[in-house]
Amino acid sequence: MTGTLLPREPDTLTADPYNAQTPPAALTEWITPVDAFFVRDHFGIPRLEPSRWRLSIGGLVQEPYELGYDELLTLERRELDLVLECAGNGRTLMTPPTPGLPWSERAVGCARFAGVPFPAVTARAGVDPRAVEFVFTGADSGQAHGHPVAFERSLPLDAALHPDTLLATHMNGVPLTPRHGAPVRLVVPGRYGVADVKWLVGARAVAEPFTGVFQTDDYVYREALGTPDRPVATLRVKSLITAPRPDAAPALGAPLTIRGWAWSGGAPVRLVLIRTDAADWREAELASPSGPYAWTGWSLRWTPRRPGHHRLLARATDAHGETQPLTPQWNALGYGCNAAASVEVVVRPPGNARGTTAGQAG
Ligand SMILES: Nc1nc2c(c(=O)[nH]1)N[C@H]1C(S)=C(S)[C@@H](COP(=O)(O)O)O[C@H]1N2
Ligand SMILES: [Mo]
Repeated sequence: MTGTLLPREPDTLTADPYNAQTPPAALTEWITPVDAFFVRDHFGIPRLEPSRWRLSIGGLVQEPYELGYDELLTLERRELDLVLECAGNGRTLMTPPTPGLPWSERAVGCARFAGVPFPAVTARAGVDPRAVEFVFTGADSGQAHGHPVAFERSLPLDAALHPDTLLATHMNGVPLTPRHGAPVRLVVPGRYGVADVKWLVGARAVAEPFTGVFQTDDYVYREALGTPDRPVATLRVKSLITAPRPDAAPALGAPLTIRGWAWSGGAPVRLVLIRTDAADWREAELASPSGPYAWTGWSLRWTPRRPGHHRLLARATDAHGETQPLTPQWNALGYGCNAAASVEVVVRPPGNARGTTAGQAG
């Protein structure tokens, strides 16, 4: 969108640790600007000088070693656009309410990350065949569930060693900012953001699945009593409506474009259906995403034919046939909410230039 003045700051949820959502205006862009991109921090932001940064590769590897920033920059690089979404995104839509940060639906963005494939770094160390996971360690630490811990998350070997799992140094063409993990963070396509360890300083191969607090206490789907917790992993198919805005008052009979994004960590988005009135689902036009892990733009022309309240719904389906539920699927910790996107608008009748209220709605 040309001429749009983008906000420079995300909308703060908590100041310390810093947590903030992407502002609505920034979500109209294909690539979410760095300055407006949502931030999810569990602890304080560590300040790491690139010149003194070291990544230690250890655990079950043949030759543990340490790597510096300049050396990292000499290795093979890749660039990819990917959707980064917090697993807690949308939890305020769940009833009954769940613990956790009150994200609405804007703990998400799509950025262009550049960096070194993680397997390019492990090749030199040689992964022991007994290894089943890599544990990634951030430089931040604090109290969690009553214990002093560093921020640590693991990935199964196949995901860790995927060529698109990056040690990212750049976001949208500029070096990572402190908020987003400078100087080096992990990015893992198709998974919830908790996998993308910021301020990365360690990677160790382990023989047993990791049981750290951010692996087994938090970031798990806790559903019916008696069913085991399941770790959040793949991004569930989801959509976002970016236009019209919820406060919009479109005019009766005047065509407008409903638009937004859709994404899925499991497979490409194949279908987005839009509902403008009860039982009237129509297929949106899909744009080609800028890569396999980027979001898919969609749009639909709509001419309001009835004044008053409308609840617009968007429902995406991916190539595996996974589709958004119409209502949020509750789980105890409020993760993975992917209900159909919804926006309320009030269509104003002819001659009402300033919009209408519920009382006047036909
Ligand atoms: N070291 C570290 N990495 C972290 C976190 C953190 O608190 N510490 N938060 C994670 C979570 S839950 C999310 S959703 C993403 C958010 O990335 P962003 O702040 O760049 O948007 O970072 C992940 N990586
Ligand atoms: Mo998150």
